[in-house]
Amino acid sequence: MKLTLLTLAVACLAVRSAADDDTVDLGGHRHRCNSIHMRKEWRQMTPDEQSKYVSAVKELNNGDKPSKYDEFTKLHVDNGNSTHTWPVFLPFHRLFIRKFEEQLQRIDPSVVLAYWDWSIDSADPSSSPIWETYGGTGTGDDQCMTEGEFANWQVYYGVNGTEPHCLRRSFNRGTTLGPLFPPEYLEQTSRDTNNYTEWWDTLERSPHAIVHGFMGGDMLDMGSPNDPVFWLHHTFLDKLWSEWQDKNSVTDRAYSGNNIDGTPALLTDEIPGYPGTTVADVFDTTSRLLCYEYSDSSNLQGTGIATEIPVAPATPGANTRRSLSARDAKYTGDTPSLGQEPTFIHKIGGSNYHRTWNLIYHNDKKWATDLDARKLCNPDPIPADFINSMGYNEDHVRNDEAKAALQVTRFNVFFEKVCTTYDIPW
Ligand SMILES: *[C@@H]1O[C@H](CO)[C@@H](O)[C@H](O)[C@H]1NC(C)=O
Ligand SMILES: *[C@@H]1O[C@H](CO)[C@@H](O)[C@H](O)[C@H]1NC(C)=O
Ligand SMILES: *[C@@H]1O[C@H](CO)[C@@H](O)[C@H](O)[C@H]1NC(C)=O
Ligand SMILES: [Cu+2]
Repeated sequence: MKLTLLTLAVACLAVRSAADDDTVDLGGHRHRCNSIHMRKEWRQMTPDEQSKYVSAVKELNNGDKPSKYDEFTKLHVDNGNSTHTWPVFLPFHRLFIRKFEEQLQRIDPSVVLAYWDWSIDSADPSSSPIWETYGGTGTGDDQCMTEGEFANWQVYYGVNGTEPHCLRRSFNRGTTLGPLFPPEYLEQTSRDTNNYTEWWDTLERSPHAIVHGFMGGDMLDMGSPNDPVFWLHHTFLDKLWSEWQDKNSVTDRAYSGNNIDGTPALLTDEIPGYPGTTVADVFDTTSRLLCYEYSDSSNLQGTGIATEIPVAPATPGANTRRSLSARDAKYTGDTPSLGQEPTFIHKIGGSNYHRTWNLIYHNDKKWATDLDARKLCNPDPIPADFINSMGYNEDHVRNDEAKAALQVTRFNVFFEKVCTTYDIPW
């Protein structure tokens, strides 16, 4: 036990001194870290790791106000306008959560950020085990949190400046959260483009926005770091970006779009809120400022797996497995447009799509038996007022939702699944 603690402490000291050495070449260089931390999905952590993480977060918000924790919210509010709806959204949040992780590690060197892969829980997010620790929705008119480790949590800043208040939440279905985007949607979105502008924009306006928009309360505006779930959510988004970057040699260096001042987005841009640190400095999670990598969470997807769903053999009768991408590629012409989805949803009870699937996948039945526990649900629509307050393009968001609905429908029809938590909202 002593040896383990000592080893951890030495490893973390090594990481810190590497990060503090500003004379090392900037950016992009691999193998500069003495040790690489593994950021895990919440349910991949041991109970001990979870409780140490929570203790460190609470400690950061202890004592006189404003606390060190509160200063993170202030930095996020102060730089909110230039870092959201602009390409620096992903680099800014990567650095922002890393700075938070550094503060946690000052309190407890064994702590590493964790992520919530909410796509695992997307069919029924309120059933996620994270709420045992993080509490559910708020109560009463003021929406204050009264359950979980962060019950009665007090925060200091809000979107309008100094505004001491309780941590607030207001789930979109009252006491529960509606369905979020399924893993298949996240995968397809990543697969579909090598263009940074398209990728970041889609990720921000939909998968990012839906969690903020559904949780409500503090999560609804630039004061969102007040909610400890913010860190789990943004660590997951950072994981998605990191995986997209690792996809190929184009995405590995991809950065584009225009900044708030109209200049083209460049790797040499400074990150708002962090003078002297550039986008290039945070491009590689194993470069010296960062020194982390992500665990794989796809094995947590029920009995099915997100990344390789068994599909019908290419040649009838052949025992081959292909990835979902190979199967989806046949359907690229099917992308629904805005306004089409109600017709489409209601059609799934009929035989049209079934026939389509059977035509192409007439041998599918034996493959489907692997997936008894898997079902997908259409994401609830992201509230329009939230989309507008963030400055996202609502038509684009609705198209993202329709694209997800199409995938969900295909999946459920193909595997004869039904989403039981879901009422068609349209
Ligand atoms: C961000 O922009 C909004 C709308 O223009 C403005 O009201 C707000 O003061 C700005 N926030 C900061 C911190 O500059
Ligand atoms: C911030 O100020 C605006 C404008 O006065 C107001 O509409 C909004 O409700 C305030 N937000 C919060 C969280 O108090
Ligand atoms: C990337 O996508 C954006 C937005 O659609 C577009 O303006 C830009 O031309 C694309 N870049 C490339 C290299 O295709
Ligand atoms: Cu943010």
